Amino acid sequence: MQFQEHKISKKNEASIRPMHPTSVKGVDDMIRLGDLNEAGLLRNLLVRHKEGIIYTYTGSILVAVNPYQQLPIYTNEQVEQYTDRRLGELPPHVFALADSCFFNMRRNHKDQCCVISGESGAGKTESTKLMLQFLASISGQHSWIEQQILEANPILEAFGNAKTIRNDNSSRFGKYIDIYFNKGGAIEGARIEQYLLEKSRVCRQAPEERNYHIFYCMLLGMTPEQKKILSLGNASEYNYLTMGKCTSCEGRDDLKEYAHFRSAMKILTFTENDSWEISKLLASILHLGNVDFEATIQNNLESCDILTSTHFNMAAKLLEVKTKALDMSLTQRSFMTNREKVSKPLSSAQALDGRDAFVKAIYGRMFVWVVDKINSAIYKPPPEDTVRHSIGLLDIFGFENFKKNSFEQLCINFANEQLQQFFVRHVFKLEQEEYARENIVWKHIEFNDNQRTLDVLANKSLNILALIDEESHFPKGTDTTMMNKMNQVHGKTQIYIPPKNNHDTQFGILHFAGVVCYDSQGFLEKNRDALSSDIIQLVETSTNKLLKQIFQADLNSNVVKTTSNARIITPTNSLRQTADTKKRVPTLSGQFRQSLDSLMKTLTACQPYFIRCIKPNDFKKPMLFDRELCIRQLRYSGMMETIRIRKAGYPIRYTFEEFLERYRVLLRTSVCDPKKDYHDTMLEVERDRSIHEKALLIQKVLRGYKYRKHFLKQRGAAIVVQKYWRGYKVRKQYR
Ligand code: AOV
Ligand code: MG
Repeated sequence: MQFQEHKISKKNEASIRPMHPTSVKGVDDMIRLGDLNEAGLLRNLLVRHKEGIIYTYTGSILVAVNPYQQLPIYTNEQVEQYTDRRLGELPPHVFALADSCFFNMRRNHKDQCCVISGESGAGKTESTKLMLQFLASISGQHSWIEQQILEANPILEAFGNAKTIRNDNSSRFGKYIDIYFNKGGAIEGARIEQYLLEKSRVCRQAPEERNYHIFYCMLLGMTPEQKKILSLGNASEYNYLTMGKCTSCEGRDDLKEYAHFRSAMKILTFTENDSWEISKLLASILHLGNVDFEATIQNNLESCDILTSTHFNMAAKLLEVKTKALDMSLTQRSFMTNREKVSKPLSSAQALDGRDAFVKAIYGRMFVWVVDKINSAIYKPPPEDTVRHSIGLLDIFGFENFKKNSFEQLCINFANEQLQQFFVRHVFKLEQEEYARENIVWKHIEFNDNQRTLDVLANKSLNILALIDEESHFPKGTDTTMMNKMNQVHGKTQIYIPPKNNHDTQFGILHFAGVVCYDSQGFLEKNRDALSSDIIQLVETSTNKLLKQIFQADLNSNVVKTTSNARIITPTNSLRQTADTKKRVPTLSGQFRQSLDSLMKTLTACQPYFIRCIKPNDFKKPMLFDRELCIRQLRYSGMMETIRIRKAGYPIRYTFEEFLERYRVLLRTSVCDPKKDYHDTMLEVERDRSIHEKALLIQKVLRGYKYRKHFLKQRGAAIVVQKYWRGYKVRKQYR
């Protein structure tokens, strides 16, 4: 990922100062760093990385540097060690964070969530798995449901992960796993939400990249008999598996992974028949990819013929459709003229595109079906009147800025903008608001919230995503008309950067992590994500149960789709457009926004934790720390500001009620009735100035956890107060 150089870099160069002693040794919590600048942070991570320490706190935020080697720190002993400990008691660890989530969920009866972010290859998915491992083992039972939840992963990864140049096991979809616990703290179930699988990978891969793992695993792991029935050979024989000129992946044992995948399928209650039907569809995809089209001319129109081959016949056989029907649906497109259905031949290029669209639809819908099926095994709605709480883990694609960015990157970066705002809001705004509320003297920290970017992308009327959607529904809409509208509406905002000239198809967006240039070509088609009605009708004629099942929603809305597709294909017929656009098929970005909205709602209702994963180098190598790469990641994660705020603030906090409840013994008062509301209690306390002062004082002192630790040791208010007056910084703030 290449980020654009950011303005702040100059400023930071200027701020290089002599090193503080803490920077030489390194600290567990960056808040304790003497050198509160980028160089200090970086150095702390570097020193620790050299010693093989990958975890560092920033208050309750965990920074995890990918070690790129197996460390002996995830054993059952470690799980035990970290169970029931306060954050900060032991050296930083992902288990400590998981324990804290669990503890707070139970103590505060509040849902928790953990947002795991970072660049591709930084370690998000591994961290998610480690969180799960810890939660599953402290929840106690080692029961079936826990095993099922853990074993969902190999299935999701087989279908949704692939080797990319950045990561040998790159997740090409986002996921949110909600784990439900009963009153006793035992895992009761879980639910997985998936976001935006990269479907294009099924048909196309960049150099040195692979298709989804499942294909390669399957070809190595199936028995010769099974392969014979499906007429399958080696990976090198399939167009769809060889675009990246890379069929194996160093350090990955596809054969072993297939065995794991198969056993996981059984644990998640997929039957032998389910597995076989999935293999059939996967095989049909490979065969379809090898179908050749020959360009021809028919009535002076470009058209094409399918070259007969075993691949074509096998595809038809596995999809359980007639060869003639498959042929027609791939080489012709029917549309409505005034009340009449006619068909038009497709050029060979169009036919290839149509075939790829069909394949992507099969794979994408199958992925959704697999996730649904996993959920049906691990999720059971709670019996009525039972309370249960959850811990949600979000493992979602990080910010992307490639040489060429398209519609997918816009969606992904939009999601990251929202998560960034969530993070910033949580850490910065809430913190500052709270200090303001409690009248604590506080130097306001200016931090550029990304609200303006979000407004231009999705909030303002005629925002960019709305314009793309609008244009997608508009029959005459093209990528160019879409961009013209964006220029018109947003050309003057500094967030949207219009193309350089009339021929340029690129526009830019100023994201929180820098400017990203997007190529508008193909935006509308990708957003429409439309399948031709011919393909849907073909599926309707199929006797393949799984195929029909995964296309169920399309078959149900076929009537709507037929008309709306006909409109898209026949731009000349615009008379009935207004009537038609009402029956809108949800677009890709529309669906994505909907699921993101619901995700943000869920996250907002939770107590959040954050893990910031850092990739130490681009070579997937242990013990190699690329400073440039890391500083860029630190910069864009908002870590600097977090530290400044946290260090100046109070890392530990209680509500007034909690405080009185816990430390009432120290006060000569009986006014702490937790049933009374905050205001009433405060009034009563205020009547006695001395009590009021002491309560506030102790509250403040306890918040500075340095003092709290001491207090806990001594268990005496006098000492607390003494410490308080000595710690003049705290005193100043109190005054
Ligand atoms: P990602 O999820 O953040 O990238 P992963 O979690 O897949 O990244 O990590 C990439 C690779 O780094 C893994 O396959 C491991 O080899 C290694 N790794 C990460 N964390 C650890 C760890 N704690 N211990 C040992 N090895 C680790 V992406 O999904 O591409 O955005 O899309
Ligand atoms: Mg991942």
